[in-house]
Amino acid sequence: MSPKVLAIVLAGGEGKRLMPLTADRAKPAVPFGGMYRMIDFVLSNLANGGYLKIVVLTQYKSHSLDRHVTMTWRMSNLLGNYVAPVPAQQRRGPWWFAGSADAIYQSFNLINDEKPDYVIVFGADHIYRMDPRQMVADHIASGAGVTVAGIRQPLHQADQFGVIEVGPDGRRIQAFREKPTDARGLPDSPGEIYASMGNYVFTTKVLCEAVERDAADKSSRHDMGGSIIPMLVDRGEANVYDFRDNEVPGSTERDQGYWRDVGTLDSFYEAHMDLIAIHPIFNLYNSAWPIYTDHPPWPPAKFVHGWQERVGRAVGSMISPGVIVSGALVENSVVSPNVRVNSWAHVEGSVLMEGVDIGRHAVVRNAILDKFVVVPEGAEIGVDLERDRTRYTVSEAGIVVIGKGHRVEP
Ligand code: ADQ
Repeated sequence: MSPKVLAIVLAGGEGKRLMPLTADRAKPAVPFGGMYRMIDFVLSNLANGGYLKIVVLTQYKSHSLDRHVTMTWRMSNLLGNYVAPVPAQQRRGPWWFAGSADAIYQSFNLINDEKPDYVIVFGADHIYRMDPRQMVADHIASGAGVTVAGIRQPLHQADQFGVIEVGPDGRRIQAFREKPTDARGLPDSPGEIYASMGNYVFTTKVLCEAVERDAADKSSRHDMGGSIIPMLVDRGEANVYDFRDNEVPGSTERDQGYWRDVGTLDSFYEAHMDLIAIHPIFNLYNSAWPIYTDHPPWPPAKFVHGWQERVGRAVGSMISPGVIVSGALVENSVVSPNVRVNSWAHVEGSVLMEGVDIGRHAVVRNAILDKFVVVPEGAEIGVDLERDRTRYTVSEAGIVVIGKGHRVEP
């Protein structure tokens, strides 16, 4: 008989570094890739792997996340399957979740209800494909208390990750430091570290005991990477699972092993550019491992006006349903449903979310425009960055970001 597995998706992250995109919503609810929300990637990985008992722990500005999970991830209960968003409930006392470990502590009732043999605990803010069954099989075969998914990342990003040091067998974790500022490179690759992907498989008893112990420790920050994993590493119970070993059906040579932490505006933007590369660096068109999302009855995308310099067209771009490009040019961009781009406008290297309206003769370059942003006739974004900095968020790499519903001044 296959083991009983419960999946817990941690979706309470604030995503401060993604402001203004997280002004109104939790990070996992941020729209991504035209048609998706970030959380669809982890949920699709779990669902494709056949893990269909999933609780999504939410907290921060969770309304649009709850709505999205409830609407998109409705699943038949006939077989006892569910994807259930669970808000912080103050079950253990008058406080909200202190950190991700506290979120699990406060949700013990869900584990007690299900009585799984193993608990998958995955983050919700990464863009990737992964077959979780392979990691669970690895965990069971090794007999570890917890298995942490690991991936090589550039050394200079060590302070954004949990950094793993493995023993001579390449499996047992000897040290785990959360976001160190003095990390050293790997012996075989000095420019890289071995980073935790924030995805864990636990043997249920080990998870519950660790979280229980952590809850009693008043000095703990109560999060998975900062407290629980280091504790289990000290007890010699933690193994690493190398993400390079994960083989997802239908992956291309190019996107096999792709994983991106889209925690900053620049990495969020870069991940979009990965989608539209001619040979995509991350391939959304892999029907063997689909990424699921919600599809209201939008009409097809439409391109109108086609004479002389006023040709409605898009190149090197992804264009979603409901979009109308009328006598305008869209290049190297990701365009979400129901966007309008009007005559003589030029959109280049940009991410346009649902319902954005670009007026005639406007220029939008290297920008992320959140839902329902209105760019009036003749306005320019991403052309004069000094000026843009006085009005909008401009990322380190010079990407201009405009928050939801903003009406750009003419
Ligand atoms: P971070 O993402 O910085 O690092 P954290 O902020 O704890 O760690 O978020 C982890 C996950 O938990 C995210 O999916 C987040 O949305 C969620 N979360 C955070 N607080 C929560 C709460 N109170 N309730 C519910 N969910 C919550 C983590 C690991 C690192 C690892 C990186 C990889 O701690 O070791 O390297 O992920 O990106």
